[in-house]
Amino acid sequence: GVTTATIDLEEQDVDEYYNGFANRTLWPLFHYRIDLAEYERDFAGGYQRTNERFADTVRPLIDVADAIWVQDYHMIPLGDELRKRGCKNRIGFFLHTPWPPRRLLLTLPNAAELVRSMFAYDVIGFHTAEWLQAFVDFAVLECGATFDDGVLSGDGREIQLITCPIGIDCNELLALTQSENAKRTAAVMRESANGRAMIVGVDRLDYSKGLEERFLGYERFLIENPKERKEVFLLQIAPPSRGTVESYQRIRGSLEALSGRINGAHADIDWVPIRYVNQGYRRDVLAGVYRAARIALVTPLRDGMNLVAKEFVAAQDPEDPGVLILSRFAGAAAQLTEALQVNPHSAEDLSDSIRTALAMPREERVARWRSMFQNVREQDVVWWRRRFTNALIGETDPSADRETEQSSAGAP
Ligand code: GDG
Repeated sequence: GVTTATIDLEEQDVDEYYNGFANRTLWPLFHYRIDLAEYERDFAGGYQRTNERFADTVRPLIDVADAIWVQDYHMIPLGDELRKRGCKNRIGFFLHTPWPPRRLLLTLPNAAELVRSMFAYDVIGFHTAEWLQAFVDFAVLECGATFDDGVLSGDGREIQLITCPIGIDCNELLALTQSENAKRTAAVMRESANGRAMIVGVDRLDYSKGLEERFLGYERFLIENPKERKEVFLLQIAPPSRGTVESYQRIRGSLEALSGRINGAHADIDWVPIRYVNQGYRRDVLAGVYRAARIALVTPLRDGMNLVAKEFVAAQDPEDPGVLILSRFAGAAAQLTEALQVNPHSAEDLSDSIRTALAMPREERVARWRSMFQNVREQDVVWWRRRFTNALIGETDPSADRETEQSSAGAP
């Protein structure tokens, strides 16, 4: 029942807007990487121009009774552009990335203007209280807003700020885990593991995901644990993304070098420590991989939420679940408190946590998993959607929702 309207971007838009301001300016900045952020007036101009085009395009499609929900950092000024075109509807905005601390955001030219444009929204949602608070800090100290009881007041408008952690489509993942393809994949993985414990990582190839630090932490484990080291291997699945952006080409090169060096230094004739795979897999195959793993390493340096952590939890065998090692800097850490939480910058911390996970008794694994699974199942993507739209348009009848929506809502 969904109709989509799409528009083509000009090549200049792709360069300045998508690869430019969205992925070379805002993405690194919002992940605290001002060392990688590029501040170019052309990028900012392209971002504004493209959002104006989005507004021109969508404006005629909006009915008076519609509520509008804008997603993510690519479209921050869209609400304001719609207001300029006379749109009086309720408009919400959800940010899928972290919101950076005020002093980092101040490095962006015209940051206050960008933030003020967000005062056009009625509701703004963040994954965690930490990102929300960072937004409030900037809006209050740099844009003259005030904040009281969840409501931000600025430029004559009131904006409700909410934490709204995204979940996965848990029912879909449970079904995928039971599929023939997933079972076959899990069997193949167990067979090829040859009695060894598989540690798995699944991430878009992105510098925010902490892959270099993960490999170094794993190498530290290999060095510090000569007895256990040949009992494990790491499968890192990392499909390339944003490959035309230079910082992504660099991280790809450096991971190839690092995995090659580690394998060269530690492999034996019957064992390779890292299987590093640069391609994407079907979701049912991924579910089988999660199921066959003893440990998941989800160790981003900074992540708005991180859905892989939740997918791993949902795919586990309740009787014999694997252990989730989770970065304390992922939004998911606020909900998955029973994961082994680590500092991904510390190779020692990563190494220790792998050892702890390998030695963890089954009862403890089951107890931790149960608590995490309860959260993943209850606060799923439908819960997330409802939480946001309740704030935007008021209460709806949740049982009616369940029936009509089932579990088909995909994460963006
Ligand atoms: C942004 C925020 C936030 C990965 N490899 C394959 C594959 N994937 C899927 C995973 C997961 C998704 O991609 C990645 O989601 P994450 O949440 O982990 O990360 P981002 O892409 O950076 O997403 C993040 C999210 O938005 C939602 O708000 O959680 O913090 O950065 O679903 O399974 N899927 C397939 N093959 C692969 O090889 N089919």
